[in-house]
Amino acid sequence: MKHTLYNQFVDRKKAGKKSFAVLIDPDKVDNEKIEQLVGLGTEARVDYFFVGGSLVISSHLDECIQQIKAACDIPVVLFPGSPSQVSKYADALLYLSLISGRNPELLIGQHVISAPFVKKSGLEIMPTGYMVVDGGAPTTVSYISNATPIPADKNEIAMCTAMAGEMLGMKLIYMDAGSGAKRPITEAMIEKVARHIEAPLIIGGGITEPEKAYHNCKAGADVIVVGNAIEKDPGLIKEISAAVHSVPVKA
Ligand code: 1GP
Repeated sequence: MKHTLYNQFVDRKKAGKKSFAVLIDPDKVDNEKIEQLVGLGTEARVDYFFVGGSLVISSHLDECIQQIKAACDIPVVLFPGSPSQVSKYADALLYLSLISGRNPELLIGQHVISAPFVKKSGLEIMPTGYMVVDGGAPTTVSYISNATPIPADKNEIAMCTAMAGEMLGMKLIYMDAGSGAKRPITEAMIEKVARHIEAPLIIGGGITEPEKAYHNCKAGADVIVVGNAIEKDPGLIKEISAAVHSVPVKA
């Protein structure tokens, strides 16, 4: 069987190894910044670069990914805010369905429209149940998606949503408090969800400290995603990567 990136997510989860993904929003980086992030990411042994944003107004998604790919071997995973954010230069695509919302467009509508184009890209497609959790302030994703986030303290709703997503066939679950969230997702919610699903669990939104990343992993996160905080302080790449990779591997 071809060893896909998805297999790698699963293998790492089985082995209890935690991963760190640096989120790059093409709208917020120029060539120099990409070079810096790739350099720091390589040095810190970052596991993935996620590329995407809620808007992506600029048109240099392809170039951005090509630059990353030319400079390192770290896999690039598309984390698209819209169907236009597909680039054949990436390694895989998080094929997101907003299962926490009740907006049919983001559950299935946009997928139908973009299906032939996505298939033609040749990308590895990773069906992902995307859950937006209230992060204490309206974020771009909550506004754009026109969907109510899961209340931050409703752990049971998060758990049931993730379980339903998995039973519907989602291969990954991504819980996101939204970019720049004031309050990242609580460990209690992560723990509740992680205990009830087998799929690798991705956690992001408002993580600004290595300690938080570490505790999220201990609570059951398999992949930690950080964007905003790294844009402000790229030095955090090293610290957060070290924290995530220091989580003891389960026996
Ligand atoms: C947002 O999960 C990502 O969709 C990362 O959030 O930018 O707050 O790190 P931050």
